[in-house]
Amino acid sequence: MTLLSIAGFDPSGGAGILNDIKTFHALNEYGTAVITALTSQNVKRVEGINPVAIEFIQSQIDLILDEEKIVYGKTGMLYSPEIVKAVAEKVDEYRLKMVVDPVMIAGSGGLLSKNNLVKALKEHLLPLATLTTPNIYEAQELSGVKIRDEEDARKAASKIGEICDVIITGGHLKGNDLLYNGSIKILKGELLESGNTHGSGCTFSAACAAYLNKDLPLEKAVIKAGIFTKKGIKYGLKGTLDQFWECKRNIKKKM
Ligand code: PXL
Repeated sequence: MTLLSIAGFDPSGGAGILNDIKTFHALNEYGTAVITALTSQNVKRVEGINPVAIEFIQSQIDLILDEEKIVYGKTGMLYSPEIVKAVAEKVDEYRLKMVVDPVMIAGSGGLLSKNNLVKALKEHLLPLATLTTPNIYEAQELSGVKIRDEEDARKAASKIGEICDVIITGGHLKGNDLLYNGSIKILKGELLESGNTHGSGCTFSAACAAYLNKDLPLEKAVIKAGIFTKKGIKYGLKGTLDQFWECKRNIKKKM
């Protein structure tokens, strides 16, 4: 069944909506996309952001859902509290099950959000979310807990977990991910030294949505999404394509 990404446009293709659609496709899922903001950026810097008008975002969502039965999706860069609120209203209206990637800054350090984004996410969108996928920085902002080690990350995860299930992704936690869905689980990973991480948060959240859409339980979905993302970081396009063909072969075997 079709997936939906509600996110920003990164012309480099490495992050944002292009990345989400590529991830859905690699996992053999059809993706639709609603654009919240255009960005002018490359892997090194963000130079401009042009948010889409609220009514136009609402109209994009309405028209897709008028035609397609969609259950799962993800949100990426939402940029402003107003966009968060409008998207949350649509998520509620259409009963969408969303993986929320609380995008705040680009990998280059450029700002991708306005003031009060965090407050709006906590108030409007996270209470409706199936899962949120912050990195350490985003988890700090959402929880108000300064994260220096795994103990701090546990505290932050339980705090965010009061609103919705959460996985704090591990680039900075020795490669481990920390899942909280009622109780804490450390999902062991390896720390990858790579310059290839632009957009890896987008890939991970899109892959979580894709695996949930295949009816995998949450913990399995996030583990498989983590493996998918790490292969992408390690082997770039070749890693992603290898997984695409593996996915196709598995489907053929089942037929
Ligand atoms: O990876 C976060 C992200 C999300 N969305 C857009 C981006 C980026 C990072 O650059 O450009 C549009």
